[in-house]
Amino acid sequence: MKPHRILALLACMVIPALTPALADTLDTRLIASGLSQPLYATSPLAGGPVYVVEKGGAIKAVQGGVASNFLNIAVSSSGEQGLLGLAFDPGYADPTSAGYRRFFVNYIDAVNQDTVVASYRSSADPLLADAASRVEVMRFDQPNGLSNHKAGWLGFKPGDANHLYIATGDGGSSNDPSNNAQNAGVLLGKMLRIDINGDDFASPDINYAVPTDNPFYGIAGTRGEIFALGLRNPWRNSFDRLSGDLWIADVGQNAREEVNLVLASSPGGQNFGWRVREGDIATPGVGGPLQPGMVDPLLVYPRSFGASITGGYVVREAGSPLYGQYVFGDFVSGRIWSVLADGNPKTMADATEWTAMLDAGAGGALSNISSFGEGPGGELYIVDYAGKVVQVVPEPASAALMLSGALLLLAWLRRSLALQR
Ligand SMILES: [Ca+2]
Ligand SMILES: [Ca+2]
Repeated sequence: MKPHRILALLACMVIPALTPALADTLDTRLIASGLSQPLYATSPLAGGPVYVVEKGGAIKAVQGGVASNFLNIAVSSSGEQGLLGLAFDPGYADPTSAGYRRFFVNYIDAVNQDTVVASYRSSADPLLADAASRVEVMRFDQPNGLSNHKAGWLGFKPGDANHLYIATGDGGSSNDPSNNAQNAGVLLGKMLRIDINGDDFASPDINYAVPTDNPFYGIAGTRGEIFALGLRNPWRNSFDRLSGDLWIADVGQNAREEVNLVLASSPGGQNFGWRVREGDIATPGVGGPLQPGMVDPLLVYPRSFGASITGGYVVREAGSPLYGQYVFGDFVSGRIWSVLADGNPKTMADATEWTAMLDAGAGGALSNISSFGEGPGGELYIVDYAGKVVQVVPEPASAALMLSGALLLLAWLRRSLALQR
């Protein structure tokens, strides 16, 4: 083999080996600040607004750094109550779809503190929702006087426009006093799955169908809406937009925070263990050994890392240094990590921590991580409860570093070739 062929081969091996190390740097870009207790951010349309959910009942539309009122909903917002979830219909931009301009919200009713899932539509102006378009989809009871563990995340599995997934908490207090999460006869402490384009109910206030392929469908004494059970407060979940896998982050009580995985091929029915299990241990004071049919988490962490997990996303943004990583954080400690999303169980020793790098980003320091979010191209948003949303972007310096590295290598190759001639 001629020397320049060998050198070219060498370059092919060296440049990709250098690239990941140099590209492993992240920066942030400010999307919006001055928000009031933001809990979620999402953006369904390329070039369109970023929609931010505020706990007190507002959805802001952010375009060009300016936040305007998209919709206001009357909610109960004490404790962990409030406007908790938002999901845009997969047919949102399709005029031929039943879901055209439609989106779904999950909130705690201002009058009776029950959970409500409702749909609305945007007006022709994407910065303004049509408040009169409201349709109540479902409503379920929350325990009187308990203001925590309401979960509220909403989402659609990629490729399935009919089924809305709804995360519910155990209803509140310590040790799930009514044992809701293990009871398949109630909707609390579950991941639900409903058909939002069907309607099994004559009532104008209940507007969904129970999917016949749900795991408890047709089983007496159970609720057919249940997709998975044994959850305490699944605070932020996500579908991997490439694989369709469902990532569920369940907030622990006093000992363990956890991440659970439901593969895209699964028909559901998983029991994630609460209140018997807190993460990978018997719940102190109320729990016991893993029971048949219960699923251990994919990942747990103890109090030395944080005290309230905020689930994130498997990053699928083209070119992101985080591509293929599940990114998650902790509301209390403010720390942010990622683990490789290969479906295998992980420990925190497998995790990469990004907190310091993201805190130093152009978007400013982050405090309480209340949520992550995804943009139309899989862009990763971080929501800071203190009032802002940032987008994670590659460190600009890394591109320059990569380019200068490649130029240096090229110069070296040319010099080597010249010497060999
Ligand atoms: Ca109906
Ligand atoms: Ca669990």
